[in-house]
Amino acid sequence: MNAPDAAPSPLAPSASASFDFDRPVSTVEALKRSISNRLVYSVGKDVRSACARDWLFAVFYAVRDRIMDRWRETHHAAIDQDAKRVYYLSMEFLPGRMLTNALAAEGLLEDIRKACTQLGADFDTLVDLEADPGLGNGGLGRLAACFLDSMATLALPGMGYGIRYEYGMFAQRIVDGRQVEEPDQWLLNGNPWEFMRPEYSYTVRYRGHLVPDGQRVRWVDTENVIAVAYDSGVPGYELSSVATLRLWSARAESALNLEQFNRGDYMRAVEAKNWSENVSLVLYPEDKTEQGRQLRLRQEYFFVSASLQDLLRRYLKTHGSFEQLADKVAIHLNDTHPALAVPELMRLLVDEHRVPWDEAWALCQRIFSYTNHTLMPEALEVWPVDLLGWLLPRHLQIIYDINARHLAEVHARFPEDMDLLRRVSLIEENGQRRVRMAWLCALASHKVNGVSALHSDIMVRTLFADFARLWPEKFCNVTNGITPRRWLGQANQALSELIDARIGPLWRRELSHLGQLRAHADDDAFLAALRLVKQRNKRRLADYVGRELGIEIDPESLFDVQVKRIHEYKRQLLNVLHVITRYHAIRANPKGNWVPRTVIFGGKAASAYHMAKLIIRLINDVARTVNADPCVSPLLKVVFVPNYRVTLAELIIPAADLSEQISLAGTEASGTGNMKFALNGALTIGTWDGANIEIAQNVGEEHMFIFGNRAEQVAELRAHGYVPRRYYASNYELKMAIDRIADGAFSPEEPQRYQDLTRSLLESDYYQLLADYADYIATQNRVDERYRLHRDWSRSCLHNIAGVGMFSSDRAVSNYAEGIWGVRPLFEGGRPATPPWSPALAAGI
Ligand code: 26V
Repeated sequence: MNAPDAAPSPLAPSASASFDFDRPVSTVEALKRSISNRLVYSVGKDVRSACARDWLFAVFYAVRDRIMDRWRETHHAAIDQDAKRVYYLSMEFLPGRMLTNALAAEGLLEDIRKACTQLGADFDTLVDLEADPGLGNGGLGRLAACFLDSMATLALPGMGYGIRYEYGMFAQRIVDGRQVEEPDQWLLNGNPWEFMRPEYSYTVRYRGHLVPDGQRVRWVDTENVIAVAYDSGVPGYELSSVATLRLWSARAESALNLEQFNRGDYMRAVEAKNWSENVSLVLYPEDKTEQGRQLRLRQEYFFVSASLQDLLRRYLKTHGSFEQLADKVAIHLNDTHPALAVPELMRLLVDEHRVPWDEAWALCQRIFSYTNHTLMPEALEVWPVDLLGWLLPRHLQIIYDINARHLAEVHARFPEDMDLLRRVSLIEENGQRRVRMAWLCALASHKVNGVSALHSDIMVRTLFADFARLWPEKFCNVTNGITPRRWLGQANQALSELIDARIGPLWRRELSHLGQLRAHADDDAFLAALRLVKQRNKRRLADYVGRELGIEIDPESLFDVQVKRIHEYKRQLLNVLHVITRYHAIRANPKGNWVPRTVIFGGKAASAYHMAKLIIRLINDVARTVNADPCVSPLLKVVFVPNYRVTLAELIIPAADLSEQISLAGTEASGTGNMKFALNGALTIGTWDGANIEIAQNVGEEHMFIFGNRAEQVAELRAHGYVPRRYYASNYELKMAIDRIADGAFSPEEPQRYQDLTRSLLESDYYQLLADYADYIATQNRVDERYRLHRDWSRSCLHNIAGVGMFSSDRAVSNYAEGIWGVRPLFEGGRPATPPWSPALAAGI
């Protein structure tokens, strides 16, 4: 009988009777054998009984087997070298599907396809069965996943820590034009990629009482939840190394409250168990500012406490004291969500390990670093002192102690400035007392970074102005990046092959190599090939839209795409105003020389975000009207693609001609979709905001369509009384567009439907859509003109691809590793020979 395929090597001999030992085994044969073995021994089926899910799991196990050796080597290298490690703490990870990604990393994509075919399974069907883990809201979670991919590829010793939500981001359906949310049951069929590690379980404590005990405090009578580790391997390109994503799942301390159970109160006994396990049940949508706050705070502490206990345990296995802690451990805070790591590390060191306070605090300030991802006031975390003191009394006490020392220090430096103390205090005192989590992170960290040049600049001039005056050396910029493996190699295989044929495959490790493509900017054959690739990707998307939505779209038309979370500051509504304007213009002149367009939207609205949901409904109402108009629809189509997520991004982005990045200047911290589109040869229509600016500087402004007010003008308008009605009254097309929305032209069955939207536009227009409308429309017309000139358009495509080399997450992660974390690769050759990254971060701004 065959043994389970535990340690597969492509050349491992099989115990099968029919095997010919003299013949070298091809990779395809070896894969077939491991898949068959895994089907029988791990899935418990055989070829005769296997359903598609069984095949998927068998393939998954065979693929997973092939990262295990490198995973162990990575782990052992870190221990043997006593390497400094970085722990990336993030409430959100959006890794996307794992299977093709792992296969590409292993270099087995083509062989597995053949192996599946020969076994009678269709690989593409299997790929489509895999769940897409939606453990995040958007950009921040996807960035964390790209960073893990880069850490693995660069062989940096590091680990991601997060929460294994049982329900991730909700699934979005559109019913009668409206968003309907459904639970995302991504674990329903099991997760073949993860390993449960019950031996790594930690008690996370809440509430209780404090008992002073000399220098420390004993925390007693707590309510406890158990955090259980689940590990997934993140394979780097060509298996440079394999990083670990460790996610925590909550378990009740005991299955049932036996006392209650014995009293016959069965329901209450079970309720307690549910309450504990609720902690990791569901991902919080990003607008939940008021409701359900308590559970969110429990979540934040839950994963932070488990992660810190885990990393201290690992450190203490090979170190006898805490002296070297800051030389061996870096902890990165992905936004303020893991801010409780600061008082928790202090508590663990001071209360549990009896480290003196000052030593513990000095360690913290060397260990922590923090990334700010938004300046929007409503998104900055503040926790009521009452809630924090009720749930985590010791942590509140520690925060007060940190604050007292901090304020004393500031007072000593600036004794005359009393208002400064109020401003930099960790406690906000207006009405309800609240803890400012961003202040806590900035105080405890040795580096604080923003995510694009503009954002970092605004950050130190506004939000952190006082802190930047106190410690200018702390603040720096690390512009975001994306992994070229997933966002070009995997999502756009046709373009990847075309690029490979010209400049070789090394761009996968060293994205700045794409710059070599500029040498082909006048090569007509190459430009034609680029067009052909785009055409294929557009057809692939058109097929999906036809199949799933029943809308026929023309792959020859210009694909104008805006996919991202629906939010007023991202200004999807400005895009809709353009669509309506164009609709009116075509109706007025149907015989005009129009460039046919398909305007594609996708994105989720937070379930309680009324305006965002109205915008989705308006897009669908406009789509219904426009698409049904026989005189317009050959020239203009509108599509809202439901349930936008990583998997759909991989389909949509490679098919885009035009990338809409139209946020109000100064509001989008970076954006990362903007980079993905440019990498796939879309031209950007965008404002001077976030990373758009740096993209323009690298690609060339002449290959993009930049419009609208800049951040200073936005601030100026806001300061001097912005009056949206002025724009409305003086622009006939704009007035028409808004009036038609307001009078129900797109919602005849309910003419008042968009009253809230139009009123908000005319009365406040906080995101200044009207101020940018005219320039946006004019710029959209320039887009048409350029698109008509096939060759010019293709040249600009090429310049976009060639110019985005610096937006690789490898460059971003190298910046962090060298300038912030102080970690080095475990293996030689884990990074490219000629570093493209800046040698050090800009020291202070
Ligand atoms: C934004 C808002 C807006 C107001 C309502 C409540 C709320 C809550 C959360 C957020 C965003 C949180 C942080 C975030 O996801 N920022 C995004 O991070 C990306 C990665 O750095 C960056 O590319 C995006 O520009 C930034 O919005």
